[in-house]
Amino acid sequence: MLKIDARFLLSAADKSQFIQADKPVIAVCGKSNVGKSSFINMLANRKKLAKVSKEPGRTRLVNYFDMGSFILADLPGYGFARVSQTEKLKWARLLDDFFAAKEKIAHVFALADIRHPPTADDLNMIEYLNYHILPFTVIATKADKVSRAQAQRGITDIAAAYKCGAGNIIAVSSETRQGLERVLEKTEQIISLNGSGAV
Ligand SMILES: Nc1nc2c(ncn2[C@@H]2O[C@H](COP(=O)(O)OP(=O)(O)O)[C@@H](O)[C@H]2O)c(=O)[nH]1
Ligand SMILES: [Mg+2]
Repeated sequence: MLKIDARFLLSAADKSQFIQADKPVIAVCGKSNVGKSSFINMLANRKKLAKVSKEPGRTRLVNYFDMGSFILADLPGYGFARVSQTEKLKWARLLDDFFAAKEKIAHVFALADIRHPPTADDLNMIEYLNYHILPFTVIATKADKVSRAQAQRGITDIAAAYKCGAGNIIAVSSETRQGLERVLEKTEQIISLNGSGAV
């Protein structure tokens, strides 16, 4: 099983601060509050590596973590209602800059709340990934908050909305650590496909 040894690297506010990684880069994207930081902490087996917040944050930064055999990039969340059009444009610019050198991005974990149908912002994000031919896996978060039947329903709904197979969706819970093994397996595949860097 993949061994993860995590440390925070840096927060980048614009492309001049993006890192040149010598390891496969996996990006994590999703709405504010969907559970990106909690997911990263679960992967890293750490409580406070990434900052978890009750309030949806509005920081527009790419947070990089060195996970040992890969780099994880936590992208700024989208869909936060109270942001101006200017802020939205800045977010889009940052994302475009980040994915500009897309051959350097090994994979994207696209997070979606298992309880809710995807929003227009979620669908735009998936469309963006498809358009740029960026390989992604959907991580359906907060599975502990629903019954098994509801979780199955949530996965089916997300698969239909994203037009992807249910097999491309992994239900996780950062509370119970459900789904962690599947995510680690997927991550291992991604690393072996993209060549692991120096460990
Ligand atoms: N019950 C439950 N709560 C979660 C889970 N993941 C995140 N949360 C909660 O959702 C809120 C937002 O989480 P956070 O990781 O900061 O989301 P981010 O904005 O996408 O980084 C916090 O209150 C977390 O405690 C989960 O798997 N289960
Ligand atoms: Mg976060």
